[in-house]
Amino acid sequence: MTASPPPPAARRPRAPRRDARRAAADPSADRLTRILRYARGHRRALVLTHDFPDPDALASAVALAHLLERLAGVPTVVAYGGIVGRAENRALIRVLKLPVVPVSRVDFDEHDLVCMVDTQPEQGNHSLPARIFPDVVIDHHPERPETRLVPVADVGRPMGSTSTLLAGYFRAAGAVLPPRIATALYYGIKADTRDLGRETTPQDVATYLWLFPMVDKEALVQVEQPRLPPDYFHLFHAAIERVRIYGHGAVCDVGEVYAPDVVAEVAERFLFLDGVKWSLAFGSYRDNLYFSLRVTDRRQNAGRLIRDVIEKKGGVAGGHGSMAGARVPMRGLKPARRRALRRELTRAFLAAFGQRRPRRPRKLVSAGP
Ligand SMILES: [Mn+2]
Repeated sequence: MTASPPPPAARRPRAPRRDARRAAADPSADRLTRILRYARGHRRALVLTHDFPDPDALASAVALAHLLERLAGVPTVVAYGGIVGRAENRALIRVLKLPVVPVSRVDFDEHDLVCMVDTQPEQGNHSLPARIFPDVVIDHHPERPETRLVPVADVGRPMGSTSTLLAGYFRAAGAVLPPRIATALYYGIKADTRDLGRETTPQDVATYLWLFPMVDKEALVQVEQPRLPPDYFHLFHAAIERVRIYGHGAVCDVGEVYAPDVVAEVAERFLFLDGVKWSLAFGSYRDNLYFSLRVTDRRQNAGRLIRDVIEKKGGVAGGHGSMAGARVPMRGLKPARRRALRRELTRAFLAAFGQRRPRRPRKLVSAGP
């Protein structure tokens, strides 16, 4: 089934030669064939997302499970580590009835086919036990060396989202795309590319337009405008009081958070502040400290920057041009050491942004600690 995309805003004539060349260069059909050929004959598959999954990870995982079940005949379970905290992401699962379970409910030994989406074995932000190596990895982030050992991988193609890759499989195979999966993939692209405004490729845009007619618009509204728990407002209240402005940088120690993914939401929010060019937020959840970094100029390479700072402190980090995240374990550290770690890391980030001797920061509001 192929729905035609809405007419483009600018009425430019089509360029059939270029389209044909692009179609010929699109490896989606070949990648899907290899995945299905490998999968056939397996008993039970597991598709794992990264921990604290975002819409792109959830949508990709559910889409891959659908393809494995329908086209390879392999019953498939989708699982994620951590929790789903962000209200939009919880709504995505609830409204579209996405069949996903926490990884704590999974017995890995029951699965003879293990797939990973929106992350890679070496990334360190997932809950795959070290003794298990995945059979299939699909991810739009830059390829990590270990991923070359994965039997079937679709990694490193320059896309703004993993959902773009998965939608490409449906399109290439002419497979029926159920509205709830189309809606999830559409939202996956939208969320990962910030409405096509960040690290977006022509394939992301084309896929977004291809999916649009199939999207359940009512469900989408419920996902994008979810009800928010009081905790959300408490947290933002604290964040607004606690954020400190250092020149063009915003740094917010949010304290204890009710879900790690709200740290990213805080970092993104303060990037909207006039004059801010980079925004760092961090908060603790259980025995870990979670970091999120956003920059307006992707040439600064948030991913490399956060790795440089965090890996020295024994943490794991990932990300790319304009956005990155990290986790530093704090298990066994005394409260004083935890406070010192927060200060040291703040200083390390300021130094990485060229502020070796930071001046006194500004507060955003006068109240607060
Ligand atoms: Mn992604």
